[in-house]
Amino acid sequence: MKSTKSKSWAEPYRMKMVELLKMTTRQDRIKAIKNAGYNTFLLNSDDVYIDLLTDSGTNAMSDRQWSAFMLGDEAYAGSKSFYKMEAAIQKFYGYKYVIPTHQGRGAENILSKILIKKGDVVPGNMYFTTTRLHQELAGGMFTDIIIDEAHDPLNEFPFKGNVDLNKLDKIVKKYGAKKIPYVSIATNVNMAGGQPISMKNLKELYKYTRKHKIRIIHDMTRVAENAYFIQQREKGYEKATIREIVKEICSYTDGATMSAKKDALVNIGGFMATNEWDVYEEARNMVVVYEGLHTYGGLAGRDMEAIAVGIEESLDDNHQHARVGQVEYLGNKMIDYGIPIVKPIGGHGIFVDAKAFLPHLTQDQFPAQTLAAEIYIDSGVRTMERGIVSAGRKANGENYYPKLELVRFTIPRRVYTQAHMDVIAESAAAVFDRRKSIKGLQMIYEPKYLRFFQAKFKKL
Ligand code: PLI
Repeated sequence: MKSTKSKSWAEPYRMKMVELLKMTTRQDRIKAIKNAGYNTFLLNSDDVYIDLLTDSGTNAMSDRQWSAFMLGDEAYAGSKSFYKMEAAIQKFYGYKYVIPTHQGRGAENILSKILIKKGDVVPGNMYFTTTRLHQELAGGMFTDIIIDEAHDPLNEFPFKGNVDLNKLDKIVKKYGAKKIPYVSIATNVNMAGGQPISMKNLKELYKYTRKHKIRIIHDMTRVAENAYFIQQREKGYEKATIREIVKEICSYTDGATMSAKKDALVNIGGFMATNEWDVYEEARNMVVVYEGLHTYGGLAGRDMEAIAVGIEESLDDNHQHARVGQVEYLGNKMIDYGIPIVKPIGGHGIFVDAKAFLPHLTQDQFPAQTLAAEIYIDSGVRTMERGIVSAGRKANGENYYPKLELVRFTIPRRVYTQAHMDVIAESAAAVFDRRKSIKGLQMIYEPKYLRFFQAKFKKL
């Protein structure tokens, strides 16, 4: 249904069950974060009041999704729940062939192994942690082709997820199209702050890649949020529905990976999709090695039922209006307090610019990691580092030094209220007031892969 576009937004649902939260004291939290090595990923969730670590798998399912759970067909082979999920993906996204996986990275693993050869180059509109790692493990080299504006937290360009076609053209000229198995395009680019790609830019990219016979693979984890921004900001799409926009986005791509744990409003699940029979055949073969049979791919039948319903619910205009409206409400509160955040306000969370928040810390003193720990100590609000720790190391062992050093306040869908948003903004403001007294961190344990999940720190 098309949004009524009222000035205020409110949730198009009401609550019929609540989850009680534990309240903690500042002393409890100081102890908990120290024990967690100043890494919010290592906190026990029981010690967290408002959990903004991620919007992944933390959404509240609807009554329709919960009732679909009861219809789950748990047959090992040929589960009818798979065919429902497949039909939803074909109908709403338009891809021909579908491989279910336990979550997004399962799909990335299979797709990367199939398409990437050693020495290949994979251009993308900014990296995502797991996506780039799978590309690298398959022998590829990721290259960033997002527009420069995306690396500037203050630049208010409305489509900071856009690809710079000149950057892409240089890579094609340097390595040759045959070395580029696909261009990796994320909708609503996570690491840029939840920033959309425009339809115009995607169409131009489509035209360019057809000429050079290069595929576009779509990380469609937050495609509906991207579609909402196109509807709100792009000329010619004001009257289109999110459903229509999503279908059009997908039509300019050749295949996709998706973590259904975000847009699709479930707690677990993902898939790979492709329009190419050969790629599908190979993936159907490979999924049995890494995930499970091609009609469940590591998922229970009930999860596939919930995904089928969740995909449809995610495409409702009123749902997205309230979803992004809540994120904007929090962002505007933080702006009012003078807190430096990435602009424009993104789709799935507020990204605080830790370099600007703690300018006295060098990037090697982990400003974003430090800030996330301080916010937790202040109020029990759990956020996530998206800076130098998340960026990890290059193949040669050197640290990546990303321009963006951010703390992500990620908002789960349909979970928290406007009053929670007020408490979160007040806590960020309280830490902002005492920012000059905050000391940085030193890393004392570093895992080999995706270090941000398990690294440990101590206070300087
Ligand atoms: O967490 P997975 O394996 O279901 O999905 C991996 C993944 C792929 N692409 C993008 C854009 C993601 O955001 C993503 C996972 N994101 C997480 C866990 C997050 O907290 O943002």
